[in-house]
Amino acid sequence: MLASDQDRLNCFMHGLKRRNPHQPEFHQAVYEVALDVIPYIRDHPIYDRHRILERLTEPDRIVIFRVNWEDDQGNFRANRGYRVQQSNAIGPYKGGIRFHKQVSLDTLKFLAFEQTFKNGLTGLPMGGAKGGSDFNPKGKSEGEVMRFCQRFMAVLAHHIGPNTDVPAGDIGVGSREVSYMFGQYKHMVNQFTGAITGKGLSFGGSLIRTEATGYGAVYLLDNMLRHHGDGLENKTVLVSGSGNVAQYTVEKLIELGARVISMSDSSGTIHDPAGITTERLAWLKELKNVRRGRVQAYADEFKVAYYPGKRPWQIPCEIAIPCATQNEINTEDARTLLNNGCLAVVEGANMPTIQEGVDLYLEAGILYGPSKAANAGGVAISGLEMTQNSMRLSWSREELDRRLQGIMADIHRQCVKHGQEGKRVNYRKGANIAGFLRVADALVACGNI
Ligand code: NDP
Ligand code: 2IT
Repeated sequence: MLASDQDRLNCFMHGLKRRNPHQPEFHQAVYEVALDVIPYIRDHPIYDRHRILERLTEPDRIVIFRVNWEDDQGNFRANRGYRVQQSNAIGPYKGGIRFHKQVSLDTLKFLAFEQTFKNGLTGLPMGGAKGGSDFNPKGKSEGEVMRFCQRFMAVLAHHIGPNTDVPAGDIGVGSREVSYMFGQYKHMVNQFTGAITGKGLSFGGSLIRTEATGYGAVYLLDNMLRHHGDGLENKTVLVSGSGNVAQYTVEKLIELGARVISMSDSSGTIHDPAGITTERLAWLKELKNVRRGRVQAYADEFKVAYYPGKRPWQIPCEIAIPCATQNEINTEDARTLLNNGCLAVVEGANMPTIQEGVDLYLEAGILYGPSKAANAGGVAISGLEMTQNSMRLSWSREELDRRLQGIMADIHRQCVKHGQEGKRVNYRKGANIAGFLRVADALVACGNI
């Protein structure tokens, strides 16, 4: 990086931190984009004149609200709800809702910022947003979850709509929660519209949406490996997490002939050295999605190793696919992966590697698929759910899978186009610049509003 670019980056980050104190995740997400975009802007001053980076790091608006609900014992409870509407430069605000006890404004601002670039990469008309609550769904009864979702949507409904802002799921929000929220929304506005995606198939949901994030991440990985003359067959893969993204990442990996040897949750990691089979994955899905159990039960059932309190990264592998949460790979984990000969890290989760870890991947020259490219398949099929809702038609599974593969291949092409550095492809740079351009050109065209 030129000294003048470094000065500009330092100055920009100084201002951003002053305006957004105590929000380290937001700082991290912005820094990772600014690193690539600031040198680009130097050579394309129109984006500087229009102050695009400054405008994109200031959300259009943030709604923060109280959610009152009643638990099974009749106690009145209160949580905090949020919706960060980051940018509608290229389409209605679009992004998931997260329910997790650690949800904060910082987390949701980082996610909404990332979402804006990711949605741009899909090529579909979707702006960026994220929402959620510090409500902890763990251990809550069915009735408590339903009442919370209804009260959350009772407030959020005033701020969303099919042409305004279209939420979906994320951590702690799956088809059950999306359906309760959709029911509440429909009840309030007396209209059946596609104002939320990830719905059940019988009421406006799209085929492949459940699978899309995990399948999409594997499609991107497959594109990356093929582009470098390699393939997935017989590769040893670590996956973290055991929720929606992890389950369908593992499913597609098995189908394409890779050997997946780990999964995890916030309590620990299972290590199945022979490789998770289709039958064992079906068992785990039932454990997680129906019984809502812990991953340790897999180790007990199939007599494999369980590492309590540990993440998978110390296990030797050729490919790592983090699918749990942000910053789940620290510097030491990244070093361990590289020392063990890992040749690719592809991010199913949002921003799962800390900044220094990403630097290490790039220095080592391994294939690194950043989250905004790798996990864009989920929101891409959400975008196609919106399309189907508008047409009042449903596409087949084959049609949607074909489109998903096409979108992930196109994201790969955009990364190569903007990230080629000599013989290597810097996918972080490619994704950042391609995503930035999609949104920036729209902002320039629409003027200073
Ligand atoms: P789920 O709630 O279905 O699963 C989350 C998984 O991650 C669980 O195994 C959970 O374990 C684990 N996890 C969550 N928080 C932590 C934590 N703080 N430390 C360790 N483990 C944790 O969520 P998803 O699978 O939908 O989301 C996973 C990641 O993928 C997130 O980063 C999300 O933003 C991202 N993503 C999701 C998309 C989607 O379509 N769902 C689309 C694109 C990205 P436990 O059960 O113990 O909490
Ligand atoms: O992080 C993400 O891309 C998501 N949670 C999915 C968002 C969506 O609108 O489908």
